[in-house]
Amino acid sequence: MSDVQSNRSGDSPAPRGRVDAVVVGAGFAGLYMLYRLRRLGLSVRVYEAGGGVGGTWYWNRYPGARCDIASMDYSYSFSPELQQEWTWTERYATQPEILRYLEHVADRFELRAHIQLRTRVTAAAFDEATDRWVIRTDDGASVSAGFLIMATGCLSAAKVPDLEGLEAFRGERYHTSHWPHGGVDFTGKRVGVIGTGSSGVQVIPAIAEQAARLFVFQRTPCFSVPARNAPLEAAYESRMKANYAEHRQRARETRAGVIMDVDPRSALEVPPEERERAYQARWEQGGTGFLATFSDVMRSREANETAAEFVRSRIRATVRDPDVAEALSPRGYPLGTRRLCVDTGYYETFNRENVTLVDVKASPIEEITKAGLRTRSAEYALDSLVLATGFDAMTGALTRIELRGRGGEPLTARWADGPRTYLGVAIAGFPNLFTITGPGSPSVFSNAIVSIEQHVEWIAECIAYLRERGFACIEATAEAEEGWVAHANEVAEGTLYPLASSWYVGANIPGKPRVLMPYAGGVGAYRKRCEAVAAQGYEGFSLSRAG
Ligand code: N01
Repeated sequence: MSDVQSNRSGDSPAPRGRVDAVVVGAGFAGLYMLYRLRRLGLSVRVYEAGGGVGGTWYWNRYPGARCDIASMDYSYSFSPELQQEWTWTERYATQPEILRYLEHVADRFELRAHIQLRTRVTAAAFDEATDRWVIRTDDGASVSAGFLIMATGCLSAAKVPDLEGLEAFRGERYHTSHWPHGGVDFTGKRVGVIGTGSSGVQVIPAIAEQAARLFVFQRTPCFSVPARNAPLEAAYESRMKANYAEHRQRARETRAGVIMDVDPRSALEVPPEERERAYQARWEQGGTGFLATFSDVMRSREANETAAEFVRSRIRATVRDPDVAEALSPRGYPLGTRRLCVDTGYYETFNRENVTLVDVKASPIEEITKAGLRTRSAEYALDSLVLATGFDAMTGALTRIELRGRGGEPLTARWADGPRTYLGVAIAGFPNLFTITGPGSPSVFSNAIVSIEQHVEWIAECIAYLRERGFACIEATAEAEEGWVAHANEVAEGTLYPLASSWYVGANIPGKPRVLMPYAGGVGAYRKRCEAVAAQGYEGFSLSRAG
């Protein structure tokens, strides 16, 4: 039996099959998982909803989309050949370049034959009689797999806001995370953008350059620092490539999976003029390294306020209209507790004649009309509406699939009060299921590629261990899960993150339990913990042989 189809074949359902492992998703995580499992000799089928590989970088094609982690860090480290061969063109890679890289990876490692595109996994249930998962897809087919690995991404389930009249809008409507492949021409159009997070901050300057009029509907102002993107310097590339292995190793041991030059002093212990100079220097450097200006920016509310005020002073210095500058200035939450944005010309965009900032906190959106958008105080005629409204982060991609563990228990029921995992990689009651960068792991608090590689390698080694010793089943114990959740919550309480209503805590989704979902203990310490668990024969898991 062929365990593989590179595409869906017309309307005929895929044959019922049996594989060693199913991987859901063909982004950075799914591709590498596939590679590792094939190296172990497993039969693997990857299901991917998109029409190509790439995950996040396949879907988020909006103009201006680029990564805010340096290209030479935001890439795989598992293959020394790959990292030597590939050349990035810019400090921060654009979405098309990252997508080209992932397509190259799929070809170079001959992964495509195991990937079934345009196929969404709709449900999966653990069969206790066989210790296997039965996975169902939207083409009506089902497959049985020994292991089920969710490489579904942390930011892949789009959030479409529940706005009155949205469906009635007669113009064109887009969500940044599902951008049309052929691109969109906004020339001469009146465009509205709702949302000013990382996606909004990138798409707004790009649309402003094309559209006749742009209305930015902002509810919560963001903190954004300049990217200072530039072509990649050949000397920097050679230096990095000469020491790549060492550089990657150091990155793995850091808090966030990127090497940052953290000033060990408190922001409060240096004189104000020196502090200002330090923030200015980081501002000039660009990027998220701004958070590392002083060691306590993300730990002390008072220290954080000095960094926050510096950013507000930059907004005032950039935006000519003082009322607009004030409306763009974030207040009421610490800098960095909602994801810090990184931009190219964001604040400058509000000096353009064709751009209007609309404060929808002061005057909320009441309705999307056939012809545009109506707030409590005004009506805006629009040809196009862009939703940069984010994601049901961390859990959405998992809970939108009907996952059932032992006894048919739905994951949605187990997670009714918030996600509970052991190490962010396993769930009690859901044997032989792994979540790559799941809730409870450093995931979105880190360079995603570092965390993905760590999880993939840990999972592959775990599966090899089970197979070598004849175990058919591995399951996190309820006690281990309880202990990890308590530890993760305790670490969270020592940070500033709970002070903000962010997607990190699920606050952007009505009714979602408020829990800090990523693990805030840092990737270096987390990795050690995972390694220790494995070294103790998978402490906190119960392992069993076939019935
Ligand atoms: O989503 P977001 P995103 N009415 O949730 C607003 C990664 N990423 O797609 O906060 C009015 O951050 C919402 O307002 P509020 C990165 O990790 C990375 O921008 O709910 N407004 C907010 O302003 C990032 O953090 C990169 O008050 C509404 C915005 O929509 C994550 O993805 C690029 C609304 C949503 O912001 C998510 O970013 C892009 C409503 N009904 C994304 N509903 C890079 O690497 C929502 N909003 C650079």
